[in-house]
Parts: sequence; structure tokens; C-alpha cells
Amino acid sequence: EKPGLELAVVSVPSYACQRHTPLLHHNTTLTDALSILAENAELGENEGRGVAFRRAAALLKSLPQEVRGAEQLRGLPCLGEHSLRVIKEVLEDGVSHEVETTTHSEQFKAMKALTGIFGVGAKTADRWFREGIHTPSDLQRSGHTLNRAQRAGLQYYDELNLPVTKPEAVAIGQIVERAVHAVLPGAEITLIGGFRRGKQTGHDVDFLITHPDEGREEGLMRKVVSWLEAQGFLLYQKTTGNSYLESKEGPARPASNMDRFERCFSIFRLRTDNEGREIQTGTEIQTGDGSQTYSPTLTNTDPHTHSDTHPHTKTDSHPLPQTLVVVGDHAQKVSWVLGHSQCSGPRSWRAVRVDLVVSPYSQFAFALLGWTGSKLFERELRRWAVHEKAMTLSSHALYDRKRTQYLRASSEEEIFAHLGLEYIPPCDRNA
Ligand code: TTP
Ligand code: MN
Ligand code: MN
Ligand code: MN
Repeated sequence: EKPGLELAVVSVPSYACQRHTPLLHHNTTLTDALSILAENAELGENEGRGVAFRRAAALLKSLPQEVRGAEQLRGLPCLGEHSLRVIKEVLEDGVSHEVETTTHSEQFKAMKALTGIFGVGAKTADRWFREGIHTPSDLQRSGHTLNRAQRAGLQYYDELNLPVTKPEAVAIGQIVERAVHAVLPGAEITLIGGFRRGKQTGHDVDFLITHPDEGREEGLMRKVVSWLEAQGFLLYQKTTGNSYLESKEGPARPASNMDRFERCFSIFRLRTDNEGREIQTGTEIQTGDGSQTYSPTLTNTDPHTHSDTHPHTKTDSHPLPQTLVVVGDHAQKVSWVLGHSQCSGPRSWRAVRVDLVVSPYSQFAFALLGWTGSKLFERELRRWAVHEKAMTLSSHALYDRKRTQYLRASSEEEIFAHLGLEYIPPCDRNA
């Protein structure tokens, strides 16, 4: 008997929300391959295909050991024909031809680079690609009219593509807390998204804000944003009010996965190093017009030759860590960009994407569950609710369609219980 056959007899449930999926698992070679194909499908706006690859990858992430042979996969759910073919190829040859072709394709590389610009989605990126725009610098040269988000996205491209560290997330959290408490004492702030799931880095930092006295949170976001702006913490923000009450569909039929909370998509100006230490304002370089300018390293567009050590970081005049800028490379040992103003010299802050959401207290547990992710875990929860329980789950509420009533919950545990699911803690929702 071959070793490892025991995997096949372990019964694995088919919804990701029924399983524990830790951040670190035993099958990264396989899941990396499947993730590339998922990403490619999503960039090509083939959502169904993307989900199929994501589900297959999530299944492998939940397995208790490394898969060494295809025979160990017998009886496992979520593995479609295409995913199985890719897995077998990687197991036998170490690589998948399709994955290799994808990662080397000009279209995939361009679509990744363009959608890596904040404010640019797959549709826009595809239109630009077909006009011959393949990189952010191509876009800058093209003279296209960009919206406010895209202009900010292009301006801070390099920095926003560097991972945000945990200490940076904590530092942002302290700023958000100061802002929220300045305008509404007693409000509660919770770190959500990937960092709540235990990730050590993220593409942004997400926070959920609420207040125990229902109603006090109304209109809070505008005030928080005004405070942050007055203090110079925001490089960009787009705030939307709560549209939940006015919406005709009601929580049972959300128009999309988008919720209707007061929210703010923003870019913070963070004045700490990547260890979360505050940087003295004295190290800032002022340009002629009084503003710090940063010239993104857009002149060098090949991601692989993009790494360079900034010569200025070698000066002894400031205590900042030496910075290596690597863009578009997975092996990022990077700290943050110690940018350089055009009049030369280091800059003492970096741009960080931050999402803020405000929820009424009575919806807090649903908002917390809905904003903790992962995206696939959320999707699987909603699919489970509809198909297995005849319920509708959103980030606002849970509706039981058989009993025609909303089910209240003041904790995530209660929501899992309503759904007839074992409680899965945030660290095991990394599907
Ligand atoms: P993200 O911040 O996009 O993802 P993440 O935090 O899991 O990972 P990363 O480290 O790359 O930032 O989304 C966080 C959660 O918020 C995710 O579960 C989906 C949810 N979400 C909504 O519910 N509604 C929205 O409109 C958006 C943008 C996200
Ligand atoms: Mn996030
Ligand atoms: Mn290259
Ligand atoms: Mn986010």
C-alpha cells in the first residue's frame, strides 16, 4: 500500500465555511498554481471559472497534510476536471504548462499591472490593454483622462503595491481610534479583513466602527473623515453614506455582495516606519511649493528589473531602515518605500490603502462576519445559507425564508449557530 492513502478516507465537507482553513497549510505549490488560473479567469471577467479554481485551492488549503499523489485526491469534493488536471501536472512535473503560459503571457502581466492601480478594474484595464497600454507608465504617457481614484492610484502606485505590515496596520489603527474618539467618544473600532484572520501583511487595512447606543453612529463617517483631513492624514478618500434604510430591496435581497454601510475607501499618509515607529517630522523634505512630492519609479517598468536600493538611504543623517523597492515580485522582502522628492532626499511617510466601515450596533455581528473574509469564505457562507438553509445572509442581516423572519445575532458565534454550522474562528477562515 502506498503511504498517504488515508487522506482519501478522511471525509472533507464541500463548503469552505464547514472547514478550518488556516493561513499556513501544506499544499502551497498546488494552491499557488490554481490561484494564478483563478486570477487569470477573474481578470478575463470569467467569474464562474475563477470561483471553481478558488474552491479547488481552498479545499487543498484545508487538508491536514501534503498531497503527494493524485490517488490521495479520490473522493474529495470541489476538484473539477480542469483543476484536477492542473494538480496532477504539478504533482508529476513540478509545474503546470497552463500556469507557465499564463504567467508569461503579455496580457496577464499587463492586466495585473493595470488592475494593480487603485481605481482600475478588469473592464477598464482590458480596454486599455487593447489600445496598447500595458504598464502604468504607458497609461501616464497616454494622456487618458483618469478619475480621482485612478489619479491617486497612479501617483502612489509603487507604495500601494508594497504589502502593508502588521505594525503599520496597528499604527493606522491608533490614528483611526484618535479620529473616531475625537468625534464620538464611546465608539468601538475593530480591525477586520485579512489582519483579523491573522495575516502578517495586507494590501490594505480594514476597520469596522460602531457605537453601543444605536443611532449615535449615524453620519459618523463624514465627521471622522473631516477630522482625518484636518490633521493631514488623508491623501485620498471617497466616502459614501448609509443607503441601507432607503433601499427598496431590503436586507433579504441585497442587489449585490456590496453592502450599504457608511464607508470610506481611502489612502492614508502614514508617518511611521514599517515597524510602526513614529517618524519625526524633522526628517521630512519640503519642496519649493511647500508640499512633499514623490516621484514614483515609473520610469522603470519591468517588474523584474525594478528592484534597486535607493542610494539616498545610505546616508547617515536619518535613522530610517534601508529600503529595497521590489514591485510586482512575490518574493518581497520589502519594507516600505522610502521615496525621494524631486529635489532629492528621503521622504518620511508612505501611502497606505485603508477601508473604513460604520455599522449600527444591531448589525455589528453581521458586518464583522461579512468584512472579515476571506472573499471565498464569505461567498461560501452565503451559498450555504441559500442552498442548505433557505436563508439569506448579508453583512446587514440573516433572513429565514421558511419562517419569514430575520434572525438576530449579537456575535459571530450566534450567526454560525443560526446557520447550523460549527463556529470557525477568523484565523481558520483563510479559504
Ligand atoms: P479586502 O480588504 O479586499 O481583502 P482582505 O482584507 O481579505 O485581504 P487583503 O490583505 O488583500 O486586504 O476585503 C476584506 C473583506 O471585506 C472581504 O471579506 C470582503 C469584504 N468586503 C465587503 O463586504 N464589501 C465590500 O464592498 C468590500 C470592498 C469588501
Ligand atoms: Mn484588507
Ligand atoms: Mn520581466
Ligand atoms: Mn479592504
